[in-house]
Amino acid sequence: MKRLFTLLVASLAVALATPTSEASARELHIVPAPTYIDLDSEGSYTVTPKTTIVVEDDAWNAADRFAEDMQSYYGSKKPLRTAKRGKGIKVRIDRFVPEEGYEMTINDEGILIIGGSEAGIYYGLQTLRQIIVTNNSVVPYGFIADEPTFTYRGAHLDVSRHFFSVEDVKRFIDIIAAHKLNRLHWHLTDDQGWRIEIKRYPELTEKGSERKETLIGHGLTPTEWDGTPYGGYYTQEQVKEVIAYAAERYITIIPEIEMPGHAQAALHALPWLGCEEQTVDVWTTWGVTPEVMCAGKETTYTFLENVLMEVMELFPSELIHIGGDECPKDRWKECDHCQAKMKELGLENEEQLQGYLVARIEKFLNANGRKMIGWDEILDGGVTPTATVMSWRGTEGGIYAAERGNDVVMTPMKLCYLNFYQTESREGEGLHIGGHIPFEMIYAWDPYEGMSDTAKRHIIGVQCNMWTEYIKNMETIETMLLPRLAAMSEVQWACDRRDESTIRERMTTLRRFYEANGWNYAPYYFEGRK
Ligand code: TNX
Repeated sequence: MKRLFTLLVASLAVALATPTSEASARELHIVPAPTYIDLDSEGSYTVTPKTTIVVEDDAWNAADRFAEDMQSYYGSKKPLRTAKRGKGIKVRIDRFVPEEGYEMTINDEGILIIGGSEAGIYYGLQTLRQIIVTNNSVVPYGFIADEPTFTYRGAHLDVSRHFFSVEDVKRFIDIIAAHKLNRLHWHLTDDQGWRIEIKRYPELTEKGSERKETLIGHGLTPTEWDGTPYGGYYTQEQVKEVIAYAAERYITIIPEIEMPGHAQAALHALPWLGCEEQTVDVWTTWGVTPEVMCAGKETTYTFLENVLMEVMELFPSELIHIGGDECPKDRWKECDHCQAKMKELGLENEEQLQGYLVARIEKFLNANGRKMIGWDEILDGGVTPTATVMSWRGTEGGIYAAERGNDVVMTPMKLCYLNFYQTESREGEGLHIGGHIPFEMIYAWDPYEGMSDTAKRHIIGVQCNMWTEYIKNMETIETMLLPRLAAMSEVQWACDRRDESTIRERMTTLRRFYEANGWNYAPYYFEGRK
């Protein structure tokens, strides 16, 4: 209902606006900031539902997406028409423009967007969408050039601790795409639920996708559970649908299958995955469990390869995430299989055994034309030179790996965990895991801090993470994401051109864009609370 209302208000605002509307500004407020904006002193082009999008090169998808976004903005009116010839908003591809970049010229001929690729056109159209929605459909004459800082601009979504429907994930994709992100790291498996159908092992979702109940209150001091079974999973058909939806928005989905830790849900479904084959429940508590996969038995490796095979058939992403984080070694220390394996391989300790498992899985992925990415614990057991490292425990691991020539995605917990509180007082925020990351802190972050030039070249990007132990629904995801995602997108897309002096004003405008889209956002930044 609220969404419908904002839509109505937005379309009313459009209906009332005239091309010369006083309310439209000559200054453009865009987030993330374009590289260059030069506006003429007068003249403007007004986009209406009758405006045609002229598609000169094969960029129909980008044009269709824009028409669709505009349809929801213009309400019940007919969407913008796409055509091969004519006047209006023209889109064209030119390889001289940077790959994901674009150049936009607005003059009395109309609007011309030249992208370095179809994705570049899409990003140009996203910029145009922000202008249309927040400036009464009036686009001032001038020129805009833009390109991203990082090639990997990610957001992570945990669907294990709480499950999010296909519709929710699509909405998440819509929001991150509008901020010009291009990677969704989909955290599909964990101790509290296995969420992706694997045909070879139906037990994973039949048994592993449901837990008996969920913890009430904070996980550090668990005393109470809700007594209500909780579950959910995606069929392979649904997974394909989400992958295609993301691809239409130039987002690659990187699937994560956690191993050898954070796997208690899998152990519940298939007890032979554990060292002792003891029965364990799908976990009902948050944190780090000692119940992990056995790294000594060959059956574990066969299982992992079979699962990854199906995952690779579904996901076209070159990078496949294998987790690798927070794997206690207590069970391995007492396991005959693990100890025998270590002896056979001449390994000195259990960390090295994890190193062996990770390297072996990497080889398997490489043999199938893919690349492995894992949390920075994969460094602990000795990492191969070809693995991509996701630095979360801080930036040190990432810097170390980048110095050695590994590709790195920076996602340090203290700056990138959007499941953390947004204000110091926590007032009105509800129950969350902890931490404190206000908008300003993200905005001020230099992901290259403390790095040599060699290391800098290996930082492929930056990612924010949405862990969902305490986040039960999409509305809360949105208020944790927005507006902090805007600060994150400036780091990811406009790292070199962030401007403290204009961000607050630009955010005040972006807030109207959020409202027009019916997206929930947190009020704190706008209230000056941090
Ligand atoms: C650490 S980040 C985890 C997750 C938790 C998160 C909570 C990482 C690789 N592991 O399992 O959900 O903290 O903020």
